[in-house]
Amino acid sequence: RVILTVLCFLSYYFCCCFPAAVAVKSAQYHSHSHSHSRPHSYLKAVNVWPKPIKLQWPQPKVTSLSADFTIKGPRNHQHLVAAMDRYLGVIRSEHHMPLVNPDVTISNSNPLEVLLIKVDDLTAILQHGVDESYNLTIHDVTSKAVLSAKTAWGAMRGLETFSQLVWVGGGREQLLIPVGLDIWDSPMFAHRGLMLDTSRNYYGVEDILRTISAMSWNKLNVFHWHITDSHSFPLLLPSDPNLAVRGSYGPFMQYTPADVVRIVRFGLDHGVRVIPEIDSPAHTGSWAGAHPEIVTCAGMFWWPAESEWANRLASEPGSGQLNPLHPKTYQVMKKLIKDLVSLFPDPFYHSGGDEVIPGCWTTDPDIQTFLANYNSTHNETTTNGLSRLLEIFVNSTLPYITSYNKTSIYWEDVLLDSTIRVEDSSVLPPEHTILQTWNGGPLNTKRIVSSGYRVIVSSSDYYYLDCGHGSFPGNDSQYNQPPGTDQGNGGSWCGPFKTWQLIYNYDITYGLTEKEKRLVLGGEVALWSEQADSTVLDSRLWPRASALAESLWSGNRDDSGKKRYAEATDRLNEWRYRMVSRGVRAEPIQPLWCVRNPG
Ligand code: CP6
Repeated sequence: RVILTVLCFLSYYFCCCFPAAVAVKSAQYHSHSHSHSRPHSYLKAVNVWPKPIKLQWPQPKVTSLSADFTIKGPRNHQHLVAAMDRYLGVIRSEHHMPLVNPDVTISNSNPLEVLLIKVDDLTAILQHGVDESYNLTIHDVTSKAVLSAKTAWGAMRGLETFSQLVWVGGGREQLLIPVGLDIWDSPMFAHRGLMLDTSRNYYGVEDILRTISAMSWNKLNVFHWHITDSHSFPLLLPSDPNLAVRGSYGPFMQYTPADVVRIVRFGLDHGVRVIPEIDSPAHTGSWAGAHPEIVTCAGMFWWPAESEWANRLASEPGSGQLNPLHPKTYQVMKKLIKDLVSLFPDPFYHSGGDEVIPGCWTTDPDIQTFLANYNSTHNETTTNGLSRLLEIFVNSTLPYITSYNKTSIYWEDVLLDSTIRVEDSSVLPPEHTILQTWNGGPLNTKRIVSSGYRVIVSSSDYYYLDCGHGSFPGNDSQYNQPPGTDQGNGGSWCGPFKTWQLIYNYDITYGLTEKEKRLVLGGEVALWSEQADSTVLDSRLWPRASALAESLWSGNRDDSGKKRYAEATDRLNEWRYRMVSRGVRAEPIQPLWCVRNPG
């Protein structure tokens, strides 16, 4: 009993506060300032998340923000103007009070009057690889801060950094900001994303907008919108409204074209690209209301046999797959893609392509005939025929996408799924497509880039935010109930819970050559929504998506090459607190007690 009590106490202590204790020392040692002996709280005054690449602040001096502080910059870029006006509002109204009050001296310099923004090229459009670098200087000689950037999008990143440097102190009424500070900043990875599934459960437009705001605070720049799936088709398409009318959860759970325009525009105002995904050919059961003739196995309850219960691939309502042999499949796809590209301006388009289930296609008589013919003429296994079917689908739909000058992203399955793909079948898809990896960790990334494809990393072992909240309990026989007695969550087993530290520490280019590393565009955290909706959205996403944001922006290592997650704990705690004060209900990573007892 005594031993247990001691263990309990130790585990509570270490679980919550050990990383914080380490952080005090490592933060001092590895900070970019010249001194190694500054007090812990000094660093809190420059708590910017994600941490800038380079920050110099040799003296812990701060000044106040003038009562009529303003932001000046180009007024001929509508999205930059929106950002400048928004940040002025945030800076004036936020009144963020840090958990640990910074121990700094207020300099005698003038209050800061102006943030002046200079942009080299206002014509650069928001797209993959756009220059997001910026340089921020706040010097007390001029009472002017200067933010210079190559593009409007870089200026937005700098505005965010500036807003995080402001806090309320002194007489509790005064806004303070560091002076004598220089920041040079730019991202390590161009693609820093968050995927949200709005099919399994519906999210209101406001949820999506709030998520995009929080993404921009974290310098995440891609909202990957997994709009449709087997469970519901919530997107109202002008040329095929029946898909949503018959496939959504109801008239109030649809995204209208006007909603999409609003979301895309909101994204531009925040420097966040919106990439739509209409998953196909699998995960299309919800299309069957409008087009029953092109969807195989729709409406069939897709529970595997009891003996295969532990090995099931995807248990969900009649998963449904588009029939690659049906001509109408391509009429529907062609119209759909046309609508999508006119609604979403981003040059990337996500085509899905994940989790094709052989047994769903083989319920169709035409496909059975095709496979029988294929087998008799090719002297190969059925898998080759299935592989051929997937190729037919991709090769028939990809040209619609590329004809609009769009780059297509597919889930890695189109290359790597061993139940569908075989080694000796012709290479699929073309090398100009981008593959998004989700099964397992570094090994699949390696497979993809060594085949010459560009990759986006969403490893389910690290980046799946839905995992571990009562998902299917895997092989635990206690829970292996036959169909009809227990419907689980309608999703897949994917525990355990992914902590922010696990996400932060993952090296997405692990084991790659220099040449292969250049094919890694970045990563995305993913929230599948079998067990999520607006009631838990913020706490599932934040602050764990912040961990991804920093590791893709400036990395997860300090200047000496050591992992810096322990140092990051205190900063993330502060950052999470600021996100909460900005209106996002991010979950706590520590008890408040740790803030008062850092070591
Ligand atoms: N839905 C779709 C899903 C998943 C995928 N695609 C998924 C698979 C395994 C886990 C979690 C989610 N629910 N359309 C895989 C890309 Cl563990």
